[in-house]
Amino acid sequence: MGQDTAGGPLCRTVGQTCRELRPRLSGLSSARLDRVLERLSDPLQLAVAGRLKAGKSTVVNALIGRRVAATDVRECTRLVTRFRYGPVDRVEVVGTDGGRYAVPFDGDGVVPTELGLPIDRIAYLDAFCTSAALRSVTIIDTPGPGPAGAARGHRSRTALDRAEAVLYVFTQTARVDDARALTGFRARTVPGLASPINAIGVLNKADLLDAPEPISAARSLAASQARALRQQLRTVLPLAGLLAETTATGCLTEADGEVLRQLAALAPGRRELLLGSADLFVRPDPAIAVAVAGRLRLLERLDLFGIRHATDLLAVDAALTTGELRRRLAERSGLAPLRDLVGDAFGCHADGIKANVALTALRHIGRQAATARDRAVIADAVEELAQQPLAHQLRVVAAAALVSSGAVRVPEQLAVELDRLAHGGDPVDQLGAPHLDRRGLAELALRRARAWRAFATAGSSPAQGRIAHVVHRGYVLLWQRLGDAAEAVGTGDPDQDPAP
Ligand SMILES: Nc1nc2c(ncn2[C@@H]2O[C@H](COP(=O)(O)OP(=O)(O)OP(=O)(O)O)[C@@H](O)[C@H]2O)c(=O)[nH]1
Ligand SMILES: [Mg+2]
Repeated sequence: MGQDTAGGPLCRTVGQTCRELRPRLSGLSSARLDRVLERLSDPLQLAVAGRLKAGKSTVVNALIGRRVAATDVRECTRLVTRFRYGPVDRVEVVGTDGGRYAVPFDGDGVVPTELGLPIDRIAYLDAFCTSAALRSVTIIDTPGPGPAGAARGHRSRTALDRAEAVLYVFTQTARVDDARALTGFRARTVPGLASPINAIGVLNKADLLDAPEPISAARSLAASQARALRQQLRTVLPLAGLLAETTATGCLTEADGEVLRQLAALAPGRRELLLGSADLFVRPDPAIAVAVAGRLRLLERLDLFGIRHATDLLAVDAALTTGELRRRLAERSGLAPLRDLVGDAFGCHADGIKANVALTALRHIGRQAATARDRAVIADAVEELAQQPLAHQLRVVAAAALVSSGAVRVPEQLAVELDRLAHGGDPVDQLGAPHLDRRGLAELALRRARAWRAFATAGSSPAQGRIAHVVHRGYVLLWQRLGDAAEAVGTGDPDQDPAP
């Protein structure tokens, strides 16, 4: 069990409560608590979820930067696979009986087909990879809910239960069951939060949209999905996942570059004909001296959109290197903004997200406890935790998520300030005032508390008002934390005095 909790101050506060509680509980409740503690010390667990064949595993590979998740029809795509950082690449098969054993990745570095047990006796796979991307986040690839029904659905649900954040993969349109799946996920992880701090969406297969400029069309479609699902998702980003995977994992080789150059050198009319459909593209034709095997590989790696884009680039500049081509295709795929968002939304905010999820798990353990004593002890501890100033910080984090997702609008300057208050590491960062001494910081906290109180009362909407009250209280607590300096500055009750 992880006795020490890594992570930021919020995780440490919740961890401390768990450790104090543990010796006072019965065996079953304390074993459940151990799991909460263990998770607090692990990197954030991000589940990639969505419908069957939406491109979940493709997105997983693009984010990890290696083709480790299978994207074909092999059986392991029906299993939940947790990709975690580890010093040695290996896959651990976890049986439904709780047993574990290791198998190597297959020759291509992908999770193997041969797992040594029938699939219905495997609970999930733990895949350890040396990829740096996995140091700060564990990525859980989930199978889409499919016709095989109950067992698979159950496993997928277990994976989502374990997850602390979700990246939901859509294609084209979000359907009612997508929205329902997301609502269910949020209800299990952080039901008390009014804002989606732990969920983002990806509109994948952007390249397949039927529009003259599919990527631009995907951008506006993603924006409208983000508006429609703003209660469930921080935002939705468009992605050409296959292009992202191929370019991020080094799968576009010099040989592929050579085939693309040959295609770019064809007469424009002939090239256009070839790109008319996947069938036409790989059809043997004595007039086209580009090997079919090479074309097939390109189709698998880039699909028609990527091939068209690459050959257009080469037709303009035949001297483009394969490396430069890879870079331009990567840029087109939309992966960079997604990576930034995963790093930022789930990296910087991981402390708040993990602490919120752990607190939810703690409440759940309390409600499910077999003995009345356990239930009471846990309820008291949760209550006590909620009274702590740091617990209010969880609400500030949630308020910041509501504002940054655009669900509630506040003037730009206030939004920047709120983000700083939510995610700054200490009072100096939170107040953005490295030049001030402790007394100056206390003064500033008090001034900002009053300013937000004024904003709360002066004509803001009810949603803005709720945010402003949370922020006001956040500043008051910060002012109190600044201790003695606050005493010297405090010339009145900031709760009562809205004057700036
Ligand atoms: N053209 C195109 N194809 C894609 C894209 N993303 C994924 N694919 C293809 O879609 C197919 C399914 O992708 P996967 O990543 O296996 O999808 P999945 O959601 O993991 O599928 P299951 O796990 O079986 O539910 C594969 O052939 C991918 O190459 C994309 O952005 N564009
Ligand atoms: Mg998959």
